[in-house]
Amino acid sequence: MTTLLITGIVLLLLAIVVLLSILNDKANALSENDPEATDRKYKRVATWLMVFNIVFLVACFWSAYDFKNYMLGYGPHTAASEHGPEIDSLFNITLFFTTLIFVLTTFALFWFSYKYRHRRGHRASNLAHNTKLEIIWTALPALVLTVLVVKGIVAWNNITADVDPSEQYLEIDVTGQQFLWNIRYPGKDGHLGAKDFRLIKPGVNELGQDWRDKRNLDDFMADEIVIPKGRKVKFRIYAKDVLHSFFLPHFRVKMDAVPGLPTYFVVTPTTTTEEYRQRLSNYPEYQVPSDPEDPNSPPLWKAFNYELACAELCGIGHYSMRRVVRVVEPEEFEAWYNKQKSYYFENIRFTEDDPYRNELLPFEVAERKADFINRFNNAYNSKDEAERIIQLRNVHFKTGSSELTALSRYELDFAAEAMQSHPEIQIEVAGHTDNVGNPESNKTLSEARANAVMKYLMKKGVATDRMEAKGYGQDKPVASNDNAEGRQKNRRTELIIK
Ligand SMILES: [Cu+2]
Repeated sequence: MTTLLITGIVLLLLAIVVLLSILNDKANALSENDPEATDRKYKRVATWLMVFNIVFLVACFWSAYDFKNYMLGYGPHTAASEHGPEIDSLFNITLFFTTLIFVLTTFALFWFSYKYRHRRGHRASNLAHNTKLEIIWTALPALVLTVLVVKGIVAWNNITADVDPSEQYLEIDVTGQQFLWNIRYPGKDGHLGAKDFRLIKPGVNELGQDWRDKRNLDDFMADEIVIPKGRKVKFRIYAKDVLHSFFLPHFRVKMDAVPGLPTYFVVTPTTTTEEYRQRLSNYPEYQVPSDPEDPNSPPLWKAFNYELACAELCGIGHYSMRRVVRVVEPEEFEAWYNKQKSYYFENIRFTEDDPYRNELLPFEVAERKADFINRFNNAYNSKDEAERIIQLRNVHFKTGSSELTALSRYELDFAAEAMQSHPEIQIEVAGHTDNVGNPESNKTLSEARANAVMKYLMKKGVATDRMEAKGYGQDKPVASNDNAEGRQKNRRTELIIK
C-alpha cells in the first residue's frame, strides 16, 4: 500500500514538473519581446537561489547541533583516554577552518549568481589575471595548512610515542584475522612470549606461540579486552591475513593491523565503563530503550559498552570483528586477571605439541614432590596397616608393557629419596592391573611392573634387601572395573611400608 502511494505521489510530481515547464516555455515565448519581464524572471530565480543558500546553511548547522550528543568529542562523548583530548582539539581546529571556508565559499557561490545575474545594460567584464588575488588565495590556504600539519605532526609524535622500557605498563597483543580478533595477555611474568608464523596451527596454536620460550607458558587468551583505569597499556597489533584496523573509537585509538608489519598503540584509559555510562545517563538521547523492538529493554546508557571494531573493510564478515572493551578499577582488573587460565596449561601441556611433554617444569616438580612427601609421611606415621600404603599416582607404564613412561621418573626419585632418609624401613612394591584380559597374564604383567619399579629404585641407591616386588594382577581392585575411570584406578603401583 505504502509503495503504491509513494509511486502515485512521484508520478503526480512528475506530471506537475512537466506541466510547469510547458507553461514556462509558453510564457517565455510571450515575453521574448518584453525585456523587463526577462529581468524580473532572472531576479526571481536569483532570489530563490539565495533563499535556498540560507536555508541550506542553517539546516547544516541545525543538524550538527541536533546530533551533537551522538558525536565523538561532543556532549557525553569526551575522550576516555589521556591522549584523546589532544586529538579532539586538533579535530576541532580543523573543523573550525573547514567550516569557515565552507560557509564563505557556499555563500560566495550563491551571492555571485545573484549579484551578477543577467540585467539589461550590464556586460560581463573579462578578468584575465590578478596577481594580488593569486597571492592571497595561495598564501592563505598554505598558511592554514602549515599550521594544521605542524600541529598535527607534533600531536602525532606525542600520541604514537612508544613506552619507555623502564616504566610500568601492561602489554596486550591483538591479532586481526578474517573475521575476529585474537587477544593475548601476558601472564604473571608480565611478558608476552615469542611468536613465529611458521608455528601457527589452526585450532591449536592460532598465533604461532613458541612454547620453548618460557614466557609463553603463562600467557592467556581473552575474549574481551579488560583494562584497568589509569594504567598505561601498549597494544601490539598484528594481522594474519589481510589489512585490518584496530579501532577503539571512545579512546581515539586507530592503528592499521598489517600482515608482516607489527604496529602498536599506547593508550592510558581515564574513564571506566561504569563512569562513561553515568555520563551518558545525563542525556535524554540515552534514556530510550536499547532495543527499539522491546520497550522494556534497559536504556541505552545502561547497555553501553566500549568496543573494539575493525576499521578496515576486510571482507564479507567484517562486521563481526567486534569485541567488547571493559575499563575497570585496578582492583577489579586484578581480580579478573587472576582468574584467567594460561592457554598453554589448558590446551597444550602434555599433548604432542608440547616440547616439554616428557619432562616436568620446576614448579610441577615442587608441587608433586610436596604432595608425595606429605603422603609418604602420613603412611610412615600411621599405625594402621591399611594406611601404610602409598600409591604411586604418577608412575605409569606403556600399554601392555612393563616399560616405565618418561614422566614416571620424578615420583620414583622422590620415593628413592624418602627411602634413603628413612633407612630403617622395608617396603613391598605391589603391582595391580584391571580385569581386562586374561587373569594369568595380568598377574605376570603386574609382577613385571613391580619389578621394573624396584629396579629403578635400586639404580637410585636403595638396597635390594629392603624391597620386595609382588604382582597381584586383578585380584585387589580399589574401584569398579565396569567403567574406564574405575579400571584406570585399578591399574596402579603401590609402596607398602612394612
Ligand atoms: Cu578486519
